[in-house]
Amino acid sequence: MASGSALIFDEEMSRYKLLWKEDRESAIATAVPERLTVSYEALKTHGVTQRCKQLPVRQATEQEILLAHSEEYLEAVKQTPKMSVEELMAFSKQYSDVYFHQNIYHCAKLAVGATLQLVESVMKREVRNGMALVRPPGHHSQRSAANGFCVFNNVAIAALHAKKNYNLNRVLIVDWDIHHGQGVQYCFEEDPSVLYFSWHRYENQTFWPNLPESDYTSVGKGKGRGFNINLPWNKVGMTNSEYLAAFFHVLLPVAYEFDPELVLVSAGFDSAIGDPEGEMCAIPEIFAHLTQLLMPLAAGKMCVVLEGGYNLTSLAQSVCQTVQTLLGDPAPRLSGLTAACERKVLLVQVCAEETEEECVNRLSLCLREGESFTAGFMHAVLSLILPLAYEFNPCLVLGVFRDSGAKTHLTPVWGHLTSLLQGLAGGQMLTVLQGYDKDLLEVTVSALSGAPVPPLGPLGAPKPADVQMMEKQRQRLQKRWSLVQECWGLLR
Ligand code: X5A
Ligand code: ZN
Repeated sequence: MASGSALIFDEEMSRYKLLWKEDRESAIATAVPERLTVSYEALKTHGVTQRCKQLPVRQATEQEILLAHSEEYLEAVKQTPKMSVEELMAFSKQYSDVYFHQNIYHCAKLAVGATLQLVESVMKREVRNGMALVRPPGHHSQRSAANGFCVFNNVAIAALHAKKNYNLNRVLIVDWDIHHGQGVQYCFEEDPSVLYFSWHRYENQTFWPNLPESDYTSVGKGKGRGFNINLPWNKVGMTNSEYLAAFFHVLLPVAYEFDPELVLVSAGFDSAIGDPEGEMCAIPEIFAHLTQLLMPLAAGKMCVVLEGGYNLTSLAQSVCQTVQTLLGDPAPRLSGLTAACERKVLLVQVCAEETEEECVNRLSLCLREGESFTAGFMHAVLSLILPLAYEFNPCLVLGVFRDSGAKTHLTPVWGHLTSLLQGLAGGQMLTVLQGYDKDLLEVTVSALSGAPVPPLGPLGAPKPADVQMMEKQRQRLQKRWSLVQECWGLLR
């Protein structure tokens, strides 16, 4: 089984910068070389680099770049190394919010190449997962245009490359950068094999790139309808709670139903506190949790690729949190997730019996057995159990598997629940299994030790009766627990 995490970085990608004074308020001056070096230094300081498998970068080939870009555009960018500063300035001006430099073409080829190296080592099972620290970023660049500091679309090319070379049918791209990766959206709008999720600062289209197609109404086109998910934040100041709610109530249910074979993350850290672009309030530790929540998907095959992030302190901390979690370190406890409950014990019981408790601190879910049991179970986990558990913020998680006739049925989902619950209590979890079952024991032990759990397969819809029952529970609980509320209430 694949183990270990890759880290891909080359200082060369820090060797380009803005060569002129910008008068407009385009903020391109924030895209500094130090973004990369500071992130890498922080990883070194925390002893993270030596725990990773460090892989060399390579240049992407023209053929690889052409997977997502036009020949005309590639030819145009190819000319930039020979240009004078005036020519570079004029060349940059035909695009929005981007600057060129004599060395950026070289760096852009390395950024794509680094991303592809990462995907290849994950797909060949040389490592379980990994992160590529690259510059320039990619998610704004389009078939024939540079845009928003981006030259080539690193992550889009990686998804196309993975589809082509490893015959993948389902790739999930999670874009947690605070800008909309419109370039990625355009690339896969009609493609049902790539599910794209992006949240972004929107403020009713007044925030860059000011596009109507960044709104939640863009859900994909033709065959790709339903495979594009935008979550536009109409206010700044979003916190850990909103980010988690977006994962629990929007991204994860769909991601589980999609059952990706590979997860790519457009990891911009301008969504963290202190960033001048995002102006959001989620702390760097949130990225440990976002990473943790995605790791059970695709049997752990996860490639994290740097996009934005302009507050050097919060960027470096966020990068550390992410890589440490990829390595299997427990995610730090998050406090202040607006808990309103003063009781000490939360008992979560998922059973197959017909009982209904009206006690506030006890959540009893009675799922109907049968075909869509797994879907119902995951629905319960994502919409109720995890939100409650995160808000409760326990210092120990006790998982009890009560003996029941449905062991074989329950084993895979139990593995996922065990994995996901490790985001709580700094990873401190005790599990009690009633009655011996080899498969159950194996899954539990491997989930507890941080090994990837086998995918559940594409999920169908849970039974309407189960959904109804859970909706009733959710409504009963939401007066006291804000994370079980749907995120749309928080958006306003
Ligand atoms: C990759 C990234 C931001 C562009 C902002 C332009 N780009 N105002 O974060
Ligand atoms: Zn960004």
